[in-house]
Amino acid sequence: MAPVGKPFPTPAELPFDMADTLHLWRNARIAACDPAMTRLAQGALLTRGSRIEWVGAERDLPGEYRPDEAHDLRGAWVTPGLIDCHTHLVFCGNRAAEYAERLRGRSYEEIARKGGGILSTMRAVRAASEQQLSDESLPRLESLLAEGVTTVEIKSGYGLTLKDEAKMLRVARSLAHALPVTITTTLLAAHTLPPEYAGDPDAYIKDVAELWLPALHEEGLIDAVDIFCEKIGFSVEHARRLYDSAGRLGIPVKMHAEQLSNLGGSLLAASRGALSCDHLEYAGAPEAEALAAAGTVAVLLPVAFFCLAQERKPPVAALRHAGAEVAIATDCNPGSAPGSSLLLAMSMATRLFGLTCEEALAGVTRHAARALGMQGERGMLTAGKAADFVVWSIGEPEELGYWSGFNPCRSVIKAGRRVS
Ligand code: DI6
Ligand code: FE
Repeated sequence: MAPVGKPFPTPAELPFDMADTLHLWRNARIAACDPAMTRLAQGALLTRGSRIEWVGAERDLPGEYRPDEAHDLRGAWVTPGLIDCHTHLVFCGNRAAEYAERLRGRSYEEIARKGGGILSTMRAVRAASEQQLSDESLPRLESLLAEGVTTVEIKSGYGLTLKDEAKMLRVARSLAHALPVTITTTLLAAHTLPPEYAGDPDAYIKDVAELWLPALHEEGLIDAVDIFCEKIGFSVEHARRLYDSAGRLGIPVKMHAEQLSNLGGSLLAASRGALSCDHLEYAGAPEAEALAAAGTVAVLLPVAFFCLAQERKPPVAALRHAGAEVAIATDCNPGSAPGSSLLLAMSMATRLFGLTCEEALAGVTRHAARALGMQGERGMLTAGKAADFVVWSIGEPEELGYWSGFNPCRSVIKAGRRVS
């Protein structure tokens, strides 16, 4: 892994000859994570600079290729670099004291209504400098990278002023210069109502939709927009207004929907072609059908389900029946999901939600890429995709989603370069 603080060169910054170098990664077992979930027992990958040039059975490697370097993977399993498509990992402080209160029986919603919860992290983030925010967030990102995560989505939502949301987003973007990872950023100013707008959520959403969104978009700080559609968050009507503005600017939309109750958010999100709807414990068959029909990815967040000791599970059977694409993410945040392990989220998704190990693997590769609008670029080992992949010390891919609290990642290749 590149040392912290030393910029990791993006493909465009590499010297030309290096960018064009052909590397052969041979003697591999490959889980391609394409729609057929292809597995190759005697596989090879050829990378040209930061892209995959060719993947297949080693004996079929076309003779015209003359690799500059060959790497023997000694029969190890290789998957695409994992993608954590829903995190709030840029924040300061922690909420262990609130967790203790919850252990004594207070609910997450009760704590939020009394000015704790997201607002308590907001106070810590507002008080922090960009450097502090970055220093506190880096170890969480490093922990993901150590597990083979090569792409991470990071949401704002603890600044809740234009200036502090911009600060969070800049820090999120800058982390991609400190570590070998692709970062996408999502504006989640519509996370909770900040004190400056107490009693007037309409005015807040108006400012976020009509002033903040265009300004942050103009600065190139956001790749998508999200909203917490919930009784302790914002209404479906607020989401509609935010989405209208995003639509005018051509910014993709996402939603935290149906986590604690069913307000009908996911039906709106699906009708607007949202990239993803996330949480979904209170969704049912109509929502599953709508998501599948719209191609909106259902992102399941089992760590939040676990840490909130929720009882109601997302409608996995209905999502399967409808043919919806299901992704898994950490939801890394200091309140409902204080953790930074995508492998643990996978094993919770299998044990707690009943996903198969194969579904969990698709959920952190191909489907997660789609939840970020990156399906053309990432999430599968096929020609033309980014050369991001992981070499595992496992006997079969089902071990991903099986171990809980053990990391079998052996080596990570990011943009064609071995980074760990
Ligand atoms: N749902 C979540 O799981 C996070 N945000 C949200 O809208 C929790 C954020 C927090 O409690 O800090
Ligand atoms: Fe979240």
